[in-house]
Amino acid sequence: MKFIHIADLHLDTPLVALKNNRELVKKRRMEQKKAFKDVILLAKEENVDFIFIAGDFFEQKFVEKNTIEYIIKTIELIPNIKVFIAPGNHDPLIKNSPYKTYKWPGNVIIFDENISKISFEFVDIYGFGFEDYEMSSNKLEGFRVENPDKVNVLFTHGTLCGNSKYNDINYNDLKQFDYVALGHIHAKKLDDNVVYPGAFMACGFDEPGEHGFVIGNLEKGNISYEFRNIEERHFETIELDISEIRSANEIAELLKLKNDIYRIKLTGIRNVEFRELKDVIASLDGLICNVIDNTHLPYNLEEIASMKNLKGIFTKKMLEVINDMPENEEEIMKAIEITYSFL
Ligand SMILES: [Mn+2]
Repeated sequence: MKFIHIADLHLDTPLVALKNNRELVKKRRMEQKKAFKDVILLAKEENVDFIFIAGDFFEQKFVEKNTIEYIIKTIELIPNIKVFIAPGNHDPLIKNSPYKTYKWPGNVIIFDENISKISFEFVDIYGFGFEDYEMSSNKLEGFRVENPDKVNVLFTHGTLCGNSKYNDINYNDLKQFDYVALGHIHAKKLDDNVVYPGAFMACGFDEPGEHGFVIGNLEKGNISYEFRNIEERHFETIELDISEIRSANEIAELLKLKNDIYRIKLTGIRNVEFRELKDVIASLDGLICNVIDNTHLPYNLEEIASMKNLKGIFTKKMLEVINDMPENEEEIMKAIEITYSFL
């Protein structure tokens, strides 16, 4: 039986990382929905039997009516594929959840917080999900699969060996399953039979690199799967030391931007106005959402510290602070620069 396993789509997430660029938020939200449709069409093309959506499909607190209508309409394109949903902590099965207030297609199976089993000829699928924004009890304690000769799948949204409010799962309870389709952890973790595909699409700069889904085959004694990227653009942070730069143009040559969403951190000694650098960066092709200035002017602090005036005394003090807390040097240099403008 062929399957696709996705998780943590977070449709309609507020995307706080992009908050200074509303157009980009809109664009990214559309890309998320489009990627979902792409995976559904791929499931059809590849004759997949099951799709597992392991929670945080959308964000209950932000999801819009048209998003739910879009996903329902998309799922209607694949009436012959079973779509399993285990609600997570962002899309719990609460009273006013769209899982309850909308009519979902007949091929969709939404799990509640009790472990239930859906049986097929060779495969048993056990699943459960969140009915509230938290779920602390360990549901799998003492649980045993009914028929160890079948392919046994566990499907839920939760935390492995944690101590959290988000459905803690004990690793030892998972050995009886041939495949464990999980969601909640946004970094992908493909660990033998226990799989987190990671966030379907990155929601911020703390989720760099490839994102996507897992596709595989369930056969007793021979479970196989692979990860596939779905994102056309990733979230990337570029840190650039600009000490050698003498004209703003040079920065365009140094930043080799592709089709990604960027956050650019400038460090080192600044010989060109930050504003000029920012303007050149803004003119580049690439979705730049933030330029962070961690640079400082080319001062000779030792020299200034030896001066017998207020600036000298202040600088001497600051050098001592840097000496005590070298890890804060960047922030302290920024403070020095601001103070100098008043002295
Ligand atoms: Mn979650």
